[in-house]
Amino acid sequence: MSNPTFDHLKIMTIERHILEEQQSHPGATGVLTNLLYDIALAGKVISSKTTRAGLAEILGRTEDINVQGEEVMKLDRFADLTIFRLNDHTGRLAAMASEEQAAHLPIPDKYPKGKYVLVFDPLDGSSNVDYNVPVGTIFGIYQRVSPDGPGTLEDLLQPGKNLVASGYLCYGSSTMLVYTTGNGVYGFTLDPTVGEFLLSHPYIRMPSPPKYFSVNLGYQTYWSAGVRHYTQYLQGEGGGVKGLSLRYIGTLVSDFHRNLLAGGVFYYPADTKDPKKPTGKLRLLYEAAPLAFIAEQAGGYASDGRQRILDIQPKSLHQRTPLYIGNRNLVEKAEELIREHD
Ligand code: FDP
Repeated sequence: MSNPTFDHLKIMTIERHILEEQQSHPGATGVLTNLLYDIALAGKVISSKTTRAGLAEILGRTEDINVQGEEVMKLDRFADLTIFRLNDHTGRLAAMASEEQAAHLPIPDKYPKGKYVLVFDPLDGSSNVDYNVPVGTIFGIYQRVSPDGPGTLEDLLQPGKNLVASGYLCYGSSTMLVYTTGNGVYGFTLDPTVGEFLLSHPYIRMPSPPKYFSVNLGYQTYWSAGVRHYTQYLQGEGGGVKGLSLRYIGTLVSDFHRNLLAGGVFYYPADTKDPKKPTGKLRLLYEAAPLAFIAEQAGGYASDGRQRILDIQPKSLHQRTPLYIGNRNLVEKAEELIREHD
């Protein structure tokens, strides 16, 4: 019998939480539950490596450690391999696609194929690794559309509105896993002493009024009139919102995570900086769509400046998109000003 005096002592591990969620879906088979466990496990492995990033390199140079002649693997390659290898043999997936790999990754012939496909950015913000700035992992899970056999490109090229689950891991001052299966957004913090993700942020909602806007202001000269007007609006010019504070880490996951908890907007607009990337830098499949699902589940919204991210049908695995993501009113304002000025 539960005793209210001890309610605060109840600890919700991620396993228990996912399992309880599964019980609220009567038709659930447990495959998605196990797939989410596998990703949490990959997160723990990547997290332990991330916190030793500089050390691994130093130790890797000593003969003692490197007797096998192994090269010290770059962290993004390590994260990529970890996620692939923890998921290739389980029979839960038909295929995967990684931001690090040019082509999609079919499940090897020798392993059974499952009903889901996984898209992931193994180490988001990887250019920050060398400076001890937080990095992250982003993932999205879809149900395959082909009936059976090896997963196809078509299984992976689905619009975000078809996501059955998405989430991210944040390797910061602590490691967090945040995910949704369409029933709200839940955040877990890794307790490194017991190696468990514990529920620390139940049912996250984006707070209002928002506090922050996040954008790389260094690229202003390459922006359209609409994006510039929007930025001025966020700064409180012309009687818009009360000026928001600027915070930009340069790791999408970390910038998004802060704004999810504090309220705000992150944007990476289309710009003219690099003619090869006219739609900005971020990837629709591995970054924008999974985070858009979380944003909407937390009461926010994500757009490419003209349409809802979750409605965009990807045409290729590495398609890029402008991204505006955060509190709904702030993202809708971006759409309005872009419509008006561009
Ligand atoms: P990175 O190249 O370091 O992996 O998706 C790529 C990304 O980081 C995002 O995490 C981040 O928000 C953005 O690029 C930063 O780009 P800028 O340096 O152009 O601001």
